[in-house]
Amino acid sequence: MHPTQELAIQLEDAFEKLRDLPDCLEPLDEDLDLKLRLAASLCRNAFMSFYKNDSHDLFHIAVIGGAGTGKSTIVNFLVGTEVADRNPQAGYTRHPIGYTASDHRPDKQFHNGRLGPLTLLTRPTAPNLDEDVCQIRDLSSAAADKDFLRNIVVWDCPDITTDLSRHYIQRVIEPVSLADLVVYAASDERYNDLIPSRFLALLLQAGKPTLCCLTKLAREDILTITTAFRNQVLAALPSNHLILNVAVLPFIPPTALADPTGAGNSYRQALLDCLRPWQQQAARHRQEAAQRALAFLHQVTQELHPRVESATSLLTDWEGLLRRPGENFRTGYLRHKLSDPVLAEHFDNAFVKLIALLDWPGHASVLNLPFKAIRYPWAWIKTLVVRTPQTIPRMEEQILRDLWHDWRNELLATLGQFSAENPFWRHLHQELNQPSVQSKLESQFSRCLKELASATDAETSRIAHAIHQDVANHPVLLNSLRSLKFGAEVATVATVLWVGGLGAETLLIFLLTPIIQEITEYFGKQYIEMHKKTAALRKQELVTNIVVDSLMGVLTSDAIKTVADLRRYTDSFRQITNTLPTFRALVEAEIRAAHTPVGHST
Ligand SMILES: Nc1nc2c(ncn2[C@@H]2O[C@H](COP(=O)(O)OP(=O)(O)OP(=O)(O)O)[C@@H](O)[C@H]2O)c(=O)[nH]1
Ligand SMILES: [Mg+2]
Repeated sequence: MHPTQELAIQLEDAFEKLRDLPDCLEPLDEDLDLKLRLAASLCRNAFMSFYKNDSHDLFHIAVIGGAGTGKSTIVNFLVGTEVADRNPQAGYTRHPIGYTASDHRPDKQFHNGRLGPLTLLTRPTAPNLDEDVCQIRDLSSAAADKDFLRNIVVWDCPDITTDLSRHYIQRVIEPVSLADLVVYAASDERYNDLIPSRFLALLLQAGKPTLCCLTKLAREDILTITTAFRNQVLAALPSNHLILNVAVLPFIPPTALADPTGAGNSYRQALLDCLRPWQQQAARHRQEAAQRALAFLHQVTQELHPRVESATSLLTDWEGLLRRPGENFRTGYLRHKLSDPVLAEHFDNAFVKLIALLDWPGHASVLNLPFKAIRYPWAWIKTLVVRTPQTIPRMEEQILRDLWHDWRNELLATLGQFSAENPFWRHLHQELNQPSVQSKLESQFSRCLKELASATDAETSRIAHAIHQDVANHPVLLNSLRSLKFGAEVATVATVLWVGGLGAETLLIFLLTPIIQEITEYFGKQYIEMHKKTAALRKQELVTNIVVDSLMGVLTSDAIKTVADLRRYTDSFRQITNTLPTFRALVEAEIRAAHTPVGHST
């Protein structure tokens, strides 16, 4: 596939997606919806001739207008024979029908994605078939003006009159996007109808060269109505310089209506005369229209920008909203973690091992015995006096589960408060309250717990183990500490005996020696507490990485439909802003490179 075509398809897809608004956003107004439809359709239809290098590429004329304005009649006068069904029932033609007499099969042009949503019918079918279809009729064996139709397809389109025509507006938008020239029909009675006039304004904004055609005018009204149409309708339109001319079809007698090249030939020639300037420069018009269509795509993107920005900021707000309870989860966890009995047990064991290290090992351990004996009475009294506080053991899992539920409840409460502000918060609140979503989050939470358990068990015991291992691995430090403690104990005993001799004062030994032990244990405890805090912080990090981030990940991911919808919307827009400049540059390069035959004539 040609790279430009790939980009065109991406853009088309992104514009379509921007129409498909998520429920959590304010609906598009009709005007913007039409612009998006047109933008997507232009991407499908308007640029292909610049990258397909198809020498049999045909020019397209789309005849549009209000119901019963005479579109099918104009088509008959253009092609030179009565092939399009004229019908007094307004709104009769319900899908586009293209007429041509090209030597090359025009339906082949539709194999590559043109007129995208419309199915090409393979057999002639009545024009009032009210479905998303289109037809191409080959007039090469009919009594049509084959010279005119050699490289032109004339499209008879459904009407654009009322809100009722909304459901088939796409059947007008497709041929119009494809068209190199739009013929806009307006009848004597209703030449300034609001909806068709608005549609005309939109086409001009999109850069389509247009020929207006006033129909069924009584001879005496021609001047008045033409002037009124120019002043009341055309003058108010933006880009009205793209209106090539205003053709007039006076009220045609029935005999002439049925015979466009015979009795009706004078009407036909007048109409063709208005077309001729465009026809002579059709290729140049096509190039200029493509450039204007590119500008239109850019303009639509600009118009969407504020909406998309507010959608993006809703997503950012949502992440911010999650962060605060997430932070409470982390600090709450740290608080619980420091009094966690499992962690305490790890470090209590480490403490016992650390203190034991300060005794002499091996044969020298006999040196410890007298001091152990001296300390025994104090140690015994201590077990009676100092009671270890009974912590109520709470399972780690329960702590985390409670914290998670607090987090979730706070979120729901906040979303509930915001619900009135914006449909996004309301949808999010409703979705997070759904049992299926809650169970999705619960099972994600359980998965996190398992992962956390295996990741942290090893981590805590590693840190606790490392405490006494570190000291044991530094023999100089260890022996210095042992000597210091032992020296202090010996010095205490010696001093008491030397100063007081054997007597009642000797009992002081049983008081002072345990004090040295208490001081040693005090410093040992501080050392352990330091590491305990490190372990708790490390675990907090793991909780953050494994539980908090993962739950935040789920809550901000596409698993939550409201978030996914909004993100798809902003992503589609980003796709356009990323792709459009390159696409524009490529198409403009193709336009510059395109061969423009001077005075190209059909
Ligand atoms: N006598 C006469 N009848 C006309 C003229 N122009 C259109 N009509 C009639 O007006 C009716 C509507 O004309 P169409 O050409 O079918 O109009 P349309 O815009 O294609 O209508 P829809 O497809 O229904 O939207 C038909 O009955 C035509 O015969 C005209 O100049 N003279
Ligand atoms: Mg019709």
